Order: sequence, then structure tokens, then C-alpha cells
Amino acid sequence: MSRVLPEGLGGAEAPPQPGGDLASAPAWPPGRVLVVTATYNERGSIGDLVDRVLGVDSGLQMLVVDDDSPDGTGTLVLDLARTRPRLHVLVRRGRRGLGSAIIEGFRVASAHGFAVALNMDADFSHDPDDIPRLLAALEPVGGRPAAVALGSRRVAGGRIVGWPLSRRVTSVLVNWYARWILRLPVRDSSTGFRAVHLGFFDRLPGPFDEGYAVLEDMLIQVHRAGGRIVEVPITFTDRTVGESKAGFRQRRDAALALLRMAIRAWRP
Ligand SMILES: Nc1nc2c(ncn2[C@@H]2O[C@H](COP(=O)(O)OP(=O)(O)O)[C@@H](O)[C@H]2O)c(=O)[nH]1
Ligand SMILES: [Mg+2]
Repeated sequence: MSRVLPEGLGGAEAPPQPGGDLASAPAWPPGRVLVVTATYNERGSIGDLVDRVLGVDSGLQMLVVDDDSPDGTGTLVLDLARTRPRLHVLVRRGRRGLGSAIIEGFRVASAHGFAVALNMDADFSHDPDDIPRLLAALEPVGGRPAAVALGSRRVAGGRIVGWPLSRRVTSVLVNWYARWILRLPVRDSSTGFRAVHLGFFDRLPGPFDEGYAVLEDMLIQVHRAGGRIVEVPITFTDRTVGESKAGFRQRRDAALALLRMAIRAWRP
């Protein structure tokens, strides 16, 4: 196959991956911050999101971790990565789950030497223009950097736009539970918009929940390990393209995982 671009600039094919996974070019430019976005059937928004994120700062790179979406999201992003050297893609075959995708993305970030991974949804609920504020919040206060900066809907100045009452109620209950039962000193522990210092993440014991409860699970492990968690107000806007992937099964699995975490939280 003829190569138009030099290796590492989007033109090279990745070698075959274990488990039949597909990946974009294996050579990455060096970088400090990697935006990690997990996708499942996000064809309608991912192309625009990639260009918005890469446009926020020329130092940012992005990794899309797709679970072989039936709508072809993975193939679409692999194609975009050929002309965008700061965009990377992993299409996983035979694995599924938001938690396992985020954690795998963070581990890849670490292996490539990034200092910070920033997780966000593919659906524009999280505004790429808020990325610099999240990164700034990781900076040291009194000599101590934050381990995690959360894009929070539940601190002064934070907002939720467009959610139906049922989702608002569920979210209030989950956050109440996380604060008082899981003993997490955080107001919005279920936010998926978060920047994490990988030096800290790498020291967490794991394993992590493989589904939506990874969001609380990661914070519990950070808190137990003595990490500082800060909350930055954001406006969260419900998706206008595609559908939520948090279906009945995902919500049931997350509820069961949260119950199991409560037992751990109160064990002496
Ligand atoms: N790779 C991967 N991504 C997922 C999976 N489930 C959800 N996502 C992605 O995770 C993000 C959060 O899901 P979303 O549907 O927005 O959940 P909601 O915001 O709680 O309604 C989106 O970018 C989804 O495409 C999964 O099983 N695998
Ligand atoms: Mg979402």
C-alpha cells in the first residue's frame, strides 16, 4: 500500500492488534494531555467533536476508544485519523463497557507518556471550550496538585440543560448516595467530564468497574489513596444527536455495583 504521509503523521497502518482490535498509526507525537472519549454508536457527533477538541489547543491530542460500534463510528474515526496526527483511535473487538473503555484509554495515555488524561462524552454534553478550565484546576494549590478535576453540575455556577425530570431525579439520588453512603466528599461524582493526573491514577489499586459505575469507583479509589478532588462548574447540555447508551442493563449493573461499593465503604 502506498504511503502518502510519513509514519506517525496519520499515513501508516497499525500492526495487527491482539484480539482483532484496530488502531490508528502507532507513532504518536509527544504530548502532555490526552483527551479520551469512549464511543458506542456516536457517528452523528464524533466527527464534529474531534475537530472542536483538537481546535481548543494545538498541544491537545485525542484518543477515541470505540467498541466496534455497529453504526461504523470506529471506521469513521480511523479515517479521520489518517489526516489528523493528533487523533488516535482504538477499535476494540469483543469487549464492551464504558468503564473498561475509559480505563483502557487512560492506560494507553500513560503508556505513551502523557501526564494528564481528560475524559469526556462524545455527545457534546461536555463543552470542549471548558477543557482549559478543567486542566487549570489540576494545578497545585499550596504545593499540592489535584489528582482529579471534575466538570461539576452541582457546585455554584454549574447547570444542567435539557434533561427530563426523571434523569434529574435519578442524578440527585445517585449523587446523594455517593456523598452520604459511599462517603465521597464530592457533589457531582457521576460526571463523566474529568481531568486526571496519570501519575496518581497509575498508583490506584484497581480493578475498576467495567460499566457506568466506574465514575464513582475511580473517585473512591482516588479519595482513599489521599488524592485531592476539585470541582469546576460546568453547564451540561443533554445530547441532541443520537441516544443515551445508559440503557436498562447499564443502569441496573451500575446500581448493583454501587450497592457493592457501599458494603466496602462501611467495612472497617
Ligand atoms: N466504548 C464504549 N463507549 C461507551 C459505551 N457505553 C457508552 N459509551 C460512550 O460513553 C459516553 C457516555 O454515554 P452516554 O450515552 O452519553 O451516557 P449518558 O450521558 O449517561 O446518557 C458516550 O460517549 C458513549 O458513546 C460502551 O459500552 N463502550
Ligand atoms: Mg452523554
